[in-house]
Amino acid sequence: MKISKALLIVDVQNDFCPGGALGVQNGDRIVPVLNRYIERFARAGMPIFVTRDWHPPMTSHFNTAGGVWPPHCIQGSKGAEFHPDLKISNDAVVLSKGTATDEDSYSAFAAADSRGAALKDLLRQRGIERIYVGGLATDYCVKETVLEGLMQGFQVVLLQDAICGVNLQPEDSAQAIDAMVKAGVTVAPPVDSFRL
Ligand code: VGL
Repeated sequence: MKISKALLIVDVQNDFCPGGALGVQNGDRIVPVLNRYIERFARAGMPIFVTRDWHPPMTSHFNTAGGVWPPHCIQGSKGAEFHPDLKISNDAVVLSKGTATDEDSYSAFAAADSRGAALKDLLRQRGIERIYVGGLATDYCVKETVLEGLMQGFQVVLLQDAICGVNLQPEDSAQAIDAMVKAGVTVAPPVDSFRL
């Protein structure tokens, strides 16, 4: 039997793109690549899940309240919107994370849809066995998502040409990819030779 697959796009929001509150250098360059993956999955009739960081104005995740990061992706703000060129289809499932005042919620598995359903349950309900992960940022939310997906028993494929890292330290993204590979992620070939 053919295995059920889903695309999972992590946090491709204005604040994580150049000019945003926590802009990832070249973060917007993955958008056209992600659009090609979106098209492939849509054409194959496979579900697409899209997460967003969706923080309250005050949270311990921010450096204004003891955390590490400058305020970003505040609920309802322009910075929290998805990158305007990302072609999210109407039937994609949008999940929000980091909505409480006391959580980092790096992993997409901490996200829930508008009715409060968790990603893991939505995937299981649809019989999804393998997830393909792209988005921002390689060294935080993508990494945590991949590691938790593997831990939850999903097969996880990393879309290496559709991720980009914060790199507080220059090696952070490379180290994150190493950690994901050690944990069992499969690294997909570039989108031109990608096969579903
Ligand atoms: C992220 C840093 C802080 C991410 C979120 O989406 O990778 N990084 N919050």
